[in-house]
Amino acid sequence: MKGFIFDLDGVIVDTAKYHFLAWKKLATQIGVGFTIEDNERLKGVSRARSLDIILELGDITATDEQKQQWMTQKNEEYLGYVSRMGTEEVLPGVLPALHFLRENGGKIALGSASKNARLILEKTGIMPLFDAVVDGNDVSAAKPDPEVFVLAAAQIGVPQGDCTVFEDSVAGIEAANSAGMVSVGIGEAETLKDADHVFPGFAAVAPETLLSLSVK
Ligand code: B16
Ligand code: MG
Repeated sequence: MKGFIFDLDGVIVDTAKYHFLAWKKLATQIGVGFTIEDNERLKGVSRARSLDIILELGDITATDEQKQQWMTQKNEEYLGYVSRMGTEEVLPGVLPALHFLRENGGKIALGSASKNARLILEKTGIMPLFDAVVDGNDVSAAKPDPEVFVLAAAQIGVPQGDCTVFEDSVAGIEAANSAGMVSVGIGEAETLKDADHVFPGFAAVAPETLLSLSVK
């Protein structure tokens, strides 16, 4: 049996734009210049690390209590965007890929750093397509640590070497490689150069191809 582990943000949905708008609002409030280019560094990393990157950009130090308050504020803003999400936000080619892999005996798991992952799966209506969901609430170590994917493989009962991971972040590809899984980058080959395979998106690859990808 084969396992297929999907990252969420940047693979199934493009929530990076909503993370950006919410972080931008907070950054402006605390006097930090924060651009769409800076936002690239936040992809795939935890909420706490994202805030630290923004504070570093502004050379700001803060107490843990203050940081907690800013993270809560940012998340409330972000959830405002998430509340308006629907099935139409699932990226092109993802639904056919999920259906095809399931129909061909694959076990499907989510492996995301986001603590809002379950809500996003519900809002987009795709929760029933997953056999297991592992997210930012379940792990103690963030990507590039392989914990999230190791847990996902265990939950679907598939040996790590028989799992394929779809990821858009450099840290996520590193995590998949350390777990001994087939790593598939979704994005630019130049950025995701350590991935075993790279596709610009699911619309660019036949679902049949996904079943037979192997480690380089
Ligand atoms: P939250 P992924 C990640 O999701 C995002 O790429 C990253 O930008 C975000 O900071 C992180 O989730 C935490 O998200 O604030 O919702 O807990 O790409 O691992 O699915
Ligand atoms: Mg991602």
